[in-house]
Amino acid sequence: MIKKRVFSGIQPSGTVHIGNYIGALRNWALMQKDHDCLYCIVDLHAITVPQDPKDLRERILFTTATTLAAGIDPQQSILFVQSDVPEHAELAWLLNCVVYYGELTRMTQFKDKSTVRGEGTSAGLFTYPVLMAADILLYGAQAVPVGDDQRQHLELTRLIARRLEKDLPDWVVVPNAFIEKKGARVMGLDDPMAKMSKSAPSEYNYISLDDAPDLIRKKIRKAVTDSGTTIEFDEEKRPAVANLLTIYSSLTDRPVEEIVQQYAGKGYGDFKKDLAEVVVEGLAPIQKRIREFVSDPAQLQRILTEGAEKAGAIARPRMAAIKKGLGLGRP
Ligand code: AQP
Repeated sequence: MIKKRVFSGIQPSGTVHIGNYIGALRNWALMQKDHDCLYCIVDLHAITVPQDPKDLRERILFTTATTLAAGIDPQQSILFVQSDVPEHAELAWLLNCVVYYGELTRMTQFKDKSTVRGEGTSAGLFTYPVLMAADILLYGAQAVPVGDDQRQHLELTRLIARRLEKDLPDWVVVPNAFIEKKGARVMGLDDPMAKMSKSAPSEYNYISLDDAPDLIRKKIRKAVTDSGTTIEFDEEKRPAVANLLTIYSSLTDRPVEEIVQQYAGKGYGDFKKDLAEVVVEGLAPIQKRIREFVSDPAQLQRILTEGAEKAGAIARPRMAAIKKGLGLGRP
């Protein structure tokens, strides 16, 4: 049986938080058994906003360690760094010539992020979704496990794929987003109206996978709640409590309704105290594995070198084929 191909990426641009874990990494790990998976540390995406070079290099290794600790098995999946396979950037240029300017102006993530830097926003941030389309189409991936924030970018990838399909029917695979219903948009602990984000102004917005237990407890204690006092799941009227319930449910694999029942008649104090322990205990094995991987940088380098070789072996012939298909190069 031919396994479906999966591609997804994570930026080494900051901390990896429980939103990344619940919304994406956990599904990456679950999909490994039945799929042919490529998972990528997308450093070319990270430089769409300014990065300190030394810091970025360290983050690449730390994000690799975190990804492995979250359950990615390099024997089953290909784990690699994006810039190690130059075909990503090369294909992105070709796709830049396929996508329309107007289509990119409609990307809400660009609109949100460019408000911070205004005129000083990089052109790379504008074409970020095109690089993402290149990542996916380069490998002919059929499924892309992502959080809900990437839904629009995935739609654009599909649109680019369909546009190319007319001339290159044998090359193009139109990918599908794989977005879980629960946990696809974990919200900020200090602002339940916006997604949990590593670039949030306050560290009380997120819980990092490597936060110490006491810091996790403090962050959950300080998490905003709603004006009510009961533990109920209502995303519209009680978004903050709904978000905390989603985290609880995702990390324990228990249905939300069961957790709501457990806290009937109890207040936020009891609920938050237990949630903090759920997060601390849920992250403990991952934190232990992060420490183990970080302590062996040679092993991380080996995994990434092998990953780049395997990914390159798929990327190179596909790149040659699309160039030929588009009439590029010497006849
Ligand atoms: N809050 C979230 N809930 C669920 N999934 C999320 N993802 C990100 N935030 C949430 C998913 O995590 C994967 C990797 O994301 P990324 O490395 O591309 O980072 P990001 O989306 O840029 O993450 P941040 O934290 O939101 O960073 P900034 O602040 O730079 O924008 C993706 O599949 C993503 O959907």
